[in-house]
Amino acid sequence: MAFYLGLDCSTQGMTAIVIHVDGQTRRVVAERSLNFDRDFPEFGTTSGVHRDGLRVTSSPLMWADALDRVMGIVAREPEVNPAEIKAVSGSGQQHGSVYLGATAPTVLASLDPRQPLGRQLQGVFSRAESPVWMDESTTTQCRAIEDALGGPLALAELTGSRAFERFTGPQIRRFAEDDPAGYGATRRIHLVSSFLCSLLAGADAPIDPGDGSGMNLMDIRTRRWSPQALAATAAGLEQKLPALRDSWTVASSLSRYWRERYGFGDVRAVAWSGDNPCSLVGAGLIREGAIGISLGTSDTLFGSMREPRIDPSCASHVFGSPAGGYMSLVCFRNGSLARERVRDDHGMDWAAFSQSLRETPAGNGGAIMLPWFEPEITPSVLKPGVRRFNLDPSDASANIRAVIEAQMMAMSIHSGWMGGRVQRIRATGGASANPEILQVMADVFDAEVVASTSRGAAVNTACLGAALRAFHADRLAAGEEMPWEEVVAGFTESTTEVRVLPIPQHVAVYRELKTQYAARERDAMGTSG
Ligand code: ADP
Ligand code: XUL
Repeated sequence: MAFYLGLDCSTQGMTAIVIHVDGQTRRVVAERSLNFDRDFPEFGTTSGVHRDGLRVTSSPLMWADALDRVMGIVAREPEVNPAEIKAVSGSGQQHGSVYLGATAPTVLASLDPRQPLGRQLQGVFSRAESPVWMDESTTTQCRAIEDALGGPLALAELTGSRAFERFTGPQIRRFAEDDPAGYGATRRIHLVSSFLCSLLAGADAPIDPGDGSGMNLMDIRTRRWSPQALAATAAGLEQKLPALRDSWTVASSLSRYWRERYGFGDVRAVAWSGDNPCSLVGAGLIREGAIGISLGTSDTLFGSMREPRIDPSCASHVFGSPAGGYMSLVCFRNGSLARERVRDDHGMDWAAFSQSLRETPAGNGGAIMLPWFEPEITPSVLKPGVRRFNLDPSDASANIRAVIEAQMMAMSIHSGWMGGRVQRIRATGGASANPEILQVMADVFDAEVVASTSRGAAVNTACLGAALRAFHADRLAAGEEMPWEEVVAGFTESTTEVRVLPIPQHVAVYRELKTQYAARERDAMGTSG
């Protein structure tokens, strides 16, 4: 009998899930979330970030404060005995980087349990703000890195992705160019995931291949830092990066700060991973074949892969899977925030939004929207601007249908390279609680869609995946090699599942509309970029 803790530091908030495993009796005993804008107003974020043109950052101190607060909440949960938690792991928004100066190791190793964490970390950062995945300001650096390594396809073959603005390597290169003194004063560059794990461990934690492959720095096949990629990024980088280790590595045990401050016992602190890699586990997609679509701040489509296969158009990514092997991923930046924008523009709530989707016809009478409210990752659009075709901007219900159809058609078109017919999609993320959105997904992909909800909200699969990874790593460290099917059993096949089947007439409509959408996208790409 044991408890395992999963944490998730996403774009908009921090979540904790505690699972309880007693033989075959398995259940989630606690799930608690903090929202950055609402619960940490002193950091002045909007949807968890600070925006300045193409630059988008967040505060590593805010993440630390949120970690401290959520750990306190977990320790006070009525169904959880903190002294019986065996292991903790976590999931972080991918690509974001944290820059620590020379004092960090001593400060992390000697945190005072009587003082709040954030106050003790004030002086440890060599860069106050962390660039996050929404940052699009590094196009020059991307091209320079690709040129140095033989072009986009060569870089994708080496690291799993061509250079993307939000990836950590281009972000590091820009920092080194813009602020050589700040870069020089940096002793360690962490990802959001490895930074938070380091705070739990009280020492530098490793980066796992799931999150390490979102940097343009890791050789995707050997799972080691690539000397060529490091050299193409910034001088002296190797010494500043933590070690790359398997996702199930126990970094250390939970440091004295957490044990004394909140009453945790001897807890294994397991390497964290990225939110999409953790979602793969939390959605139970551990074998090649099934795909997941996460409708969160970003929309992502992902699935397991046995061997790394590169998208010939270089629009998608290959990441390491935290269950071993690989995963493919396509990321769209105009996800939940675009849906919210349309909803708010027409003064609606989610219930009215869904009602409107129920009342409008599949195909929207031929109206099409390219939903680039903000710069887009897939396809790459740096100058945002929504395009509407046969679509009146003031027509609320047509615009609601148009944004959802656009998002689903773009996902279907840009994942075509993965091959094979998609038969079943596991939907996750905040908007997967909305069955009308899932119906459009099922119709566009001509596939059954399943989603897990609990008390009307979507289950946070990234956070659940982190808790399951803690369970797996703990058992492995105790000498028990548990197959992944057994690890996820009882958690990822929920009884409260929503199932949505495609409607054949709608499938036929979208088959035709997708061709038109792809043509509109191609035309628009010729005039933006
Ligand atoms: P992230 O993990 O990226 O921070 P989540 O997966 O938690 O994001 O999703 C949060 C988003 O879910 C909110 O921004 C909101 O737009 C969306 N959401 C919540 N409920 C609904 C709903 N019923 N219909 C559509 N979207 C919803
Ligand atoms: C994936 C990506 C986002 C972030 C935030 O490549 O950029 O999905 O992980 O969720």
